[in-house]
Amino acid sequence: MTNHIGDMMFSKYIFIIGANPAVNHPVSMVHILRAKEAGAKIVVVDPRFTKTGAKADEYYRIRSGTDIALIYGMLNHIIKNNLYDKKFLEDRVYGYEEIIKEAMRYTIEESSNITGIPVKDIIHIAEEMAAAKPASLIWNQGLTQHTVGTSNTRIMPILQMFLGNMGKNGGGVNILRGHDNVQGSSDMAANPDVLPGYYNLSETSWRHFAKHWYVEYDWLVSRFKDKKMMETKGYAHSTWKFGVLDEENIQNNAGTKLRALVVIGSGMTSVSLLDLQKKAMDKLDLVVFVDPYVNDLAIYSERDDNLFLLPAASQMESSGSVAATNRSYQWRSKVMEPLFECKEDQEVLFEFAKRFGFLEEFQRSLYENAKKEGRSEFIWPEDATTELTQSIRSIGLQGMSYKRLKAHQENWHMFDKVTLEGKGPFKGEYYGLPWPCWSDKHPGTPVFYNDSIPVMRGGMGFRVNWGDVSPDGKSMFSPHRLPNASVAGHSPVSAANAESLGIKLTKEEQKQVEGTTYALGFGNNTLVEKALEAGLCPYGNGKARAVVWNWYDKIPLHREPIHSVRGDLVDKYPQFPDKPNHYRANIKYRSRQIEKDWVKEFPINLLSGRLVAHMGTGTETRSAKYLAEVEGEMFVEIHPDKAFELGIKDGDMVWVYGTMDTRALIKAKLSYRVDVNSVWMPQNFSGLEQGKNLLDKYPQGTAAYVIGESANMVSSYGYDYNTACPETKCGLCRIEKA
Ligand SMILES: Nc1nc2c(c(=O)[nH]1)N[C@H]1C(S)=C(S)[C@@H](COP(=O)(O)OP(=O)(O)OC[C@H]3O[C@@H](n4cnc5c(=O)[nH]c(N)nc54)[C@H](O)[C@@H]3O)O[C@H]1N2
Ligand SMILES: Nc1nc2c(c(=O)[nH]1)N[C@H]1C(S)=C(S)[C@@H](COP(=O)(O)OP(=O)(O)OC[C@H]3O[C@@H](n4cnc5c(=O)[nH]c(N)nc54)[C@H](O)[C@@H]3O)O[C@H]1N2
Ligand SMILES: [Mo]
Repeated sequence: MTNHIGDMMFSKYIFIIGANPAVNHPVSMVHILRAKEAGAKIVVVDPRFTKTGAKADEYYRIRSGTDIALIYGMLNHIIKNNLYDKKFLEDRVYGYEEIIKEAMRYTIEESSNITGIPVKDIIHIAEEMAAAKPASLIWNQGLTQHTVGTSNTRIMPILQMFLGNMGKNGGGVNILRGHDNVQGSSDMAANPDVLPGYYNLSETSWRHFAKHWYVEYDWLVSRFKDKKMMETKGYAHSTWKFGVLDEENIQNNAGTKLRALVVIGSGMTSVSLLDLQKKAMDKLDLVVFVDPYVNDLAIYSERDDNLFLLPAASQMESSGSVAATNRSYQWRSKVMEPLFECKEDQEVLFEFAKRFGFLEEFQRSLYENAKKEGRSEFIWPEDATTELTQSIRSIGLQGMSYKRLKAHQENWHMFDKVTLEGKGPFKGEYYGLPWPCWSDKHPGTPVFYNDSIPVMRGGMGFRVNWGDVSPDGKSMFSPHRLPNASVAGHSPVSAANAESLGIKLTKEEQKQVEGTTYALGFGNNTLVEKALEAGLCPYGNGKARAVVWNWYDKIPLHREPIHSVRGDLVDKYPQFPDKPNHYRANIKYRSRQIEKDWVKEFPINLLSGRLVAHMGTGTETRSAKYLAEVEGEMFVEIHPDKAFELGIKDGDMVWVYGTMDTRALIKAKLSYRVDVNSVWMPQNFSGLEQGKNLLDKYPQGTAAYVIGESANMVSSYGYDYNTACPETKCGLCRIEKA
């Protein structure tokens, strides 16, 4: 999220595309509605008429998986009518000319043909959004769960840059994140392709963390098969099953078949191709679930040995720092001690480390951080917080500390809800120190890329992350000088370039920082503090890049979903080529798309999303009596005309057939929320497997109050080309009365 939720109050126009905050982010929705009361126009683009759509000023139905084509259509009109911010592009964006070229290929008629949104509506949205100063853009999973998910997340900031809406209050691209700490878990490297703080997997990064963890780099190497595997992306949440089921994938995992699975904090039935996941689980030597509830996937297992359910403490029984959707960190206090024999997650990991024989190394940094405060025993999670804030300098967490975070949490009333600014002792700070927070004097950064305020007030340009010069020889630096800065655009700060950037270091300071960069410091923050004194943002002041020269799609391109309802468009807008070794699995794209005429056999577009009463797989909420009562049954929304055509009445049980030879038994709910060619189902149920009731699989006394088929038993094959996020926001199915 570039801005924050309170900041919506400054928006004149809020464009919500692929998110349903009325259901999934009710607190954010309050801010959006307040902005509406203050005069902002709310516009929703969604394949389904959602509760958010119902609250909006304007709602437009889009065919799922076609958002890129919509934006190019809008840009076509915006560019032709000169409604864009030329100066912003010239100064701050590399490669925007390529976007203009691509947009010229999308006449509004073509955009309308692909998306299903009428021509006059595309023109209307484009004109009104371009006229609103500023406009905010919100998205969430409606954009990411596609093969082109990453391209979706690139075209939206590109649109905002054409409109000059980046780096401004009330503007930006605002992604409403999922679980309460999903931002924190990605900052902490829940992803298999990075180290904490998005450091890459290179030797330099590993050496950086070896220092902060107080272990030898060679010892870290010895934990892997070899150095090459240490620097190779791991399996993703979505791809591990192929490392069990598919001989041909095993070569990507150093020739080793996966043998064990430890699940800690995922419901797992949330991943597409549930049937394959079940089969993979049952082929492993060992399966362990660490969860306060009986994990949903465990119920699907047919194994009778070596499956363990370890009781985890819940969030009420643990404490620590969590990151909110806007990059603010918050301290969370323990409400009660863990009940019965359950353990906090870190205790479970410590027990594992003990048995694996590396507990001492695992905990060493905790003891070292305790020592710095004159203690001989570490305190959890305070000393772990010190480890992560001191090591994660790439995105600027080093200005945070458990003391600062606790002080903010204990003084909520001292912060403004719209601007996040503190009062009294917190004057000048922003609530939760949204990163980057570069030093213990830095206030945090509430709005990204605002280069009109000094860096010590949260100002910054775009990050210089891909070199100083593009492959075609253009400077990647911004011509803008931040207020009080010693220079205009510049590279990331390092000991080597400090002097040339006007950063003054004494001889002693030079010795302290020798060989380091802003991201690789250890033991002191001198280089960064001196850069701040010179008015410079440590990670450089550069241009955004609209052209990602090292990616397959250098600019975002519309590609028809693998399983598209518009079979007539799949050759004009074909999928990516198949991708070998994608998070260690060989993933199909185009070959799957043309394997057969999918839409003939499976004529209906399959959408999925969420219910307000349930969370994720629903493991927790379906075990809560009153929530189970509010939403007690899995259902599939079908348009009445389609239902009539299929001979289905409201409340009938139907079979939904997926494209992977699976089916699900679900109650039909007739609804005009979906269009005639689409059905929608919530992702919040599990416990019924292709018609088979699994209630007797729960250990005695642990069953959820309500169970139902999982949407992922029938969701289609398909993965984002960069992240391997499953394509669960479109796909095909066939429906028959049961
Ligand atoms: N009550 C509740 N709240 C939750 C959750 C929950 O399970 N229950 N889950 C949390 C989590 S983990 C997350 S990630 C968030 C998710 O929050 P959202 O992303 O808001 O959730 P969804 O309902 O999955 O999808 C949003 C919308 O995207 C639309 N959509 C589908 N395909 C497309 C498309 O191709 N284009 C466009 N423009 N729209 C499309 C869907 O119709 C849906 O209305 O919610 C969080 N909040
Ligand atoms: N078809 C379809 N599939 C989807 C989506 C969709 O829109 N459509 N959305 C996707 C998205 S965005 C997401 S985020 C996923 C959500 O999928 P998951 O993250 O898999 O869903 P949750 O049910 O939230 O899973 C959390 C699990 O952690 C457990 N848990 C809770 N607290 C703790 C704790 O403190 N410690 C431990 N160890 N465990 C704990 C819970 O009991 C639960 O079993 O679903 C994805 N799948
Ligand atoms: Mo999510």
